Amino acid sequence: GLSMADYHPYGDIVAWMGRIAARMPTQARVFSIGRTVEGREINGLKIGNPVGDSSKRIIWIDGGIHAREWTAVHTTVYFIYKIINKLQRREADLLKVLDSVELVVIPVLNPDGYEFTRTEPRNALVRMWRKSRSNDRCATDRNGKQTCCKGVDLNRNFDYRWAETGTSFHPCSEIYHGAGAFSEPETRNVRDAILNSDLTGRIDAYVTLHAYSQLWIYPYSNKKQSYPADIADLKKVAARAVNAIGKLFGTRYMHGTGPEIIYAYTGGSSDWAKEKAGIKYSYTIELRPSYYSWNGFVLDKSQLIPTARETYDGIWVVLDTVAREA
Ligand code: 0X9
Ligand code: ZN
Repeated sequence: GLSMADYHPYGDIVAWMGRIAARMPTQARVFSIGRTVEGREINGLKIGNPVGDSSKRIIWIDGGIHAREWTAVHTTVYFIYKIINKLQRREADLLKVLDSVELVVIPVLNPDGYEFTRTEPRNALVRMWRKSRSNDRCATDRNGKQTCCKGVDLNRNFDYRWAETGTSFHPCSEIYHGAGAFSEPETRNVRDAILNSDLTGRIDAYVTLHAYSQLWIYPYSNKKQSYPADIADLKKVAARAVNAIGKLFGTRYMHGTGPEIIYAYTGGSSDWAKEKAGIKYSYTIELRPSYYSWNGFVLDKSQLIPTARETYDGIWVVLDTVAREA
């Protein structure tokens, strides 16, 4: 298997998912949402009992939309590991959830960026890359000088109030939103999988993992007091999830909308999932370490399993909620 105490290359994660699916073909299936700019396949694992039963509700979990956020990738991998273990042991609480729910897990939405950050982990400019590896885009400054830069912040490229707040028109910016909403293949693949595939109309939760700050965030992110109509439901589940996270090791998470607890921005995946795709429980989770840490993107390996374990407990609240309401 894959060591849960370490980070892993994208190819190893995909191969590992393939071995799981080969071993448990009626319960796990590898799928692809399409390719990246550099031609990598964006693969995920569907887990169900049995997998592929179109009468089940769907919970979507993704990680690694931001290249440097390796803990988010690790935590989705651990999530798969833990669910598969429980399934093999036929644990009753999981079997009950899987009576009405199928899990769709995509560990790395931005594999080009993720692999780029792994090429030179001691070079901060490489390790701290955030965006995709989209081809050079150029901007002309007021002196007529051209600067060109690679990459789009994929979490600014979704079609929810695209380019309104907390994003940049400059291709060299860390938060460059792209040439237009869904200008990037990676975000279009997510859009099409959600709006136009066998999953469509069945997704009750969209959970996207990021690092860092220990936050459990619900829509909307464009400004304060911008809420969906069912905000009370999202808040209730978030509060329970944060409470479950804290129970294991005492890790303190905040929950709320982004602008209330950290900052406003638009074009993010979870706002789009809520507003445009109509997915009820849509959350952005910022993992360890806390907001006050310096350079929290580089999390010591000793913290990987504890981080993933507590997050699993938080996500379990979403699974349990969706299964009960199904
Ligand atoms: O800015 C983002 O895309 C996310 N944070 S990150 O540091 N992982 O890049 C989302 C931030 C949380 N949501 C809001 N601030 N609204
Ligand atoms: Zn992020």
